[in-house]
Amino acid sequence: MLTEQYHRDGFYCPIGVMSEGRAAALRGEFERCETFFKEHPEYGSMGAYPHFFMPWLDELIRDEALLTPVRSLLGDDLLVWGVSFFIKEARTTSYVSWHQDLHYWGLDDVYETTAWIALSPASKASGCMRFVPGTHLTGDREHADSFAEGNLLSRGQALLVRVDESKAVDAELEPGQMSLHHGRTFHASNPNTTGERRIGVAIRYIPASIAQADGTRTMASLVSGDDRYGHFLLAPRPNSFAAPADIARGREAEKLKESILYQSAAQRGRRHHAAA
Ligand SMILES: O=C(O)CCC(=O)C(=O)O
Repeated sequence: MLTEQYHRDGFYCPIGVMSEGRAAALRGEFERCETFFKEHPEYGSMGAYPHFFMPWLDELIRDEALLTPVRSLLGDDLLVWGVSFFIKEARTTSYVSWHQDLHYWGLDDVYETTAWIALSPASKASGCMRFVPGTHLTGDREHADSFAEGNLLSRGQALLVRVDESKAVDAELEPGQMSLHHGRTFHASNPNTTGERRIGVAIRYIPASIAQADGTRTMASLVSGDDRYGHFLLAPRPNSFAAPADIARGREAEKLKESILYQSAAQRGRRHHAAA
């Protein structure tokens, strides 16, 4: 059911992965981390590979409730390529433009899935993700960088093709539920019109067989099975919160990845498939 629907539509949701109580506890952990980084600007950004230095997040990316459905799509040997928080404050104009994740990531194959976990309600009103079914099968499409104000994407990247929004499906999630989406599925999200923050954690899973197309070994976390390929530098697990060496590793990893994200489109992917 999950695999069939995912391969047909390019996404699947909702999947319950934890109780509401645990989601509230993780939200608490997240908000404590936010406060810590606000109060300690000398520690830098909490956005650079946060799972390298937040033990609760390192545990979440390895949680069996997440891994079991991901294994059914990508196999047993899994790496986490990246983790991002997507926060929309209450009653704000932040949004995400229509895009395909894989367009910019410089990976040499399309077998990637994002697990997006809601730590607060992700409803139509709070700006949940929206997906256009079947678009993961339409290949790698042209995008342009807009750097538009309010766009949560790093460079405001947006698809240049017309997106038929009448076909878009709202991926509404309760706290503790997740969606899975393919990196080529057209997706976007609208502003949060509610009085509560919308907090999501996006975890990017890849099979260990995938590599950066230009051969760069960026950093990743082995979360299931074995890595028989060595395409990535494997990061150690954090022992404590915000250990300076772990934060420095995250910053180093971010620098390596940025050099790839900003490469020209012409240098991307050796073996992108038209369909996944
Ligand atoms: O959180 C959002 O609204 C968008 C997230 C997204 O684009 C992604 O996880 O790929």
